[in-house]
Order: sequence, then structure tokens, then C-alpha cells
Amino acid sequence: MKYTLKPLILGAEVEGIKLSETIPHSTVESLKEDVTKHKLLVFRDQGKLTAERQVEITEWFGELETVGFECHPKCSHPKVLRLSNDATEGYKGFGNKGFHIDGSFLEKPNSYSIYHIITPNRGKTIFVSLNAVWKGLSKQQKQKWKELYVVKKWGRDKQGNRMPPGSIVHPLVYRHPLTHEKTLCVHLGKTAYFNYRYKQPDERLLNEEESAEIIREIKKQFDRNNKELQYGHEWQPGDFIITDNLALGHVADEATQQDPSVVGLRILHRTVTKGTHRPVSCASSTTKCKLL
Ligand SMILES: O=C(O)CCC(=O)C(=O)O
Ligand SMILES: [Fe+2]
Repeated sequence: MKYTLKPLILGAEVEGIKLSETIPHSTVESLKEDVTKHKLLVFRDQGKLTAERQVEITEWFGELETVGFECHPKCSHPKVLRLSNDATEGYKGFGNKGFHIDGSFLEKPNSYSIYHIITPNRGKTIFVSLNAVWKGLSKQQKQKWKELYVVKKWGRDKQGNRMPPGSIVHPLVYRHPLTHEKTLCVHLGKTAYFNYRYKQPDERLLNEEESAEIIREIKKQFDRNNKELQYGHEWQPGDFIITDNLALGHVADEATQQDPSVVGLRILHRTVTKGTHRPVSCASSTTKCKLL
């Protein structure tokens, strides 16, 4: 099955694929390569795909992850996270606390995040290439960021049990397991503290104010040059998006959460695959930049 790609500010739009139909294996393989290459693929006019079909498509990329959410009563599949600005339709308040990758609270953050809009409103999801953020830093900033570790507010073990603050610590900067590009393990809304030179003899847990300052510094980089790195996806009926979750930061903008009577009802189905790699720092001379 042939398809074409139309470049976007970030990622590409796929033309010539109907996701409700059976997709040949060779096409699936080529789409997988394109997700890694372009970081984000948008499929327009897909109608309303069932939750089961979204799960099947997600399985092209790996095993589904359900840690971190329960099945909403309105959702027809336990592995699909149903989000809405109306609590009777889906969970409210997901993904709007700041730029993040999904599953940053897990030992192995999610590899792919997949979104299908069931009912769009004017709320956007904003995506940013983490490697582009990294590349635009000054030399001094790169040096500093490479030594920073993110201490999560809380974590989850493989069974989904909540773990106390400090149990999940990830390097802020590491290499993407497939592309080997530098990328970031971020959640600008759910980081408790940063640790400078974690597990080195001179390691230091930054205090609340110092950590908040780092968050502001990172946020400023996501917003830099009048937000030129940001791609705000304006959802249209039938949109389906596949992202390389480790390569992109994303956030749901304000309008995604506002009252349906003001901005219209929004329903989004989101799936994620289990992560396969633990982020490993490249910073210290004693830690080789191995991909575990
Ligand atoms: O609602 C959105 O646009 C994004 C949701 C999100 O980021 C999440 O569920 O992790
Ligand atoms: Fe998210």
C-alpha cells in the first residue's frame, strides 16, 4: 500500500492510508520507520475508529501500557485512556500540567503515544521536538543540563503501585534508544526536585526554589523564539496521530479542559506502549553512554 508524506512544522501528514482497513505488513513496517524518522505522523479523515482498532494499531509498536490510568466507564476498551472536558465522558485534567513525555514516572517511559480524536473542540495538543530543544542550548547550558537528574514526585512500579517521591530518578538528557539523538526525560508539571550529578561523590539534591528555577529555564527553552519549535495540532474530526513519545514533549492547551458549554465537548482516546529502555545519562566519565 503506497502512501505519501506531507511535511508539517513538526512531523508529517500521511496521505493514502485508511486505518480502518487491513494494512499490509510491509506498509506497517514502513510507517514504523517513518514515525521514528519524523517523530509524529498525522492521519486525517479516519472517521471514528473503534477503541479495539486503536489497540490493534498500537500493538504494531509494542505491548500496551495501562499503568497510570483506569478504564473510564464510557470507554469500550480497558487499555484506552478516554480523556474529556466532561467528567461523565472521560477523565479530566490529563496532560495539561506542562510539557511532558508520557510515563516519565515509570522506570522505562512509554515508547509511543497514539491519539484519536472522537469529538474535537478548539483545544490543541502542542508538540515540540526534544532534540531541537537540546540543539539550541548554549554550550554552558548543555553542560549543566547533562548533569541534571529528574526526581519524580512519585513513581509507579510494574504492577502500577504508587512509589514514594525519589524512587524514580531519570537523567534529564539521554540518548534516544532508536535514533541515538540526544533527548530529554521531562515533565514540567510533575517533577519534585532535580539532583545535580546524581550518584557522583559531589551529588546535590537541589532545593525547591532551585528546582523551580530549572523548570522555568527548561520551559523558557520550549517557548524560545516566540514558540518557533512548537507545533500546535488543531484537531479535526477523524484525526489520528502516532508519536515517538521519547522524541517529543507535548502538552494539552487550556481550551482542551475548559467547560464544554464554552469551548464545546472534547473526547480523545489515547494509548501508549510500554517503554523498553531506561534512560541512561551520558554525563559522567564513569558512566558509559550505554543503552540499557
Ligand atoms: O489531551 C491531550 O491533548 C493530550 C493528553 C496527554 O498529554 C496525556 O494524556 O498524557
Ligand atoms: Fe501526555
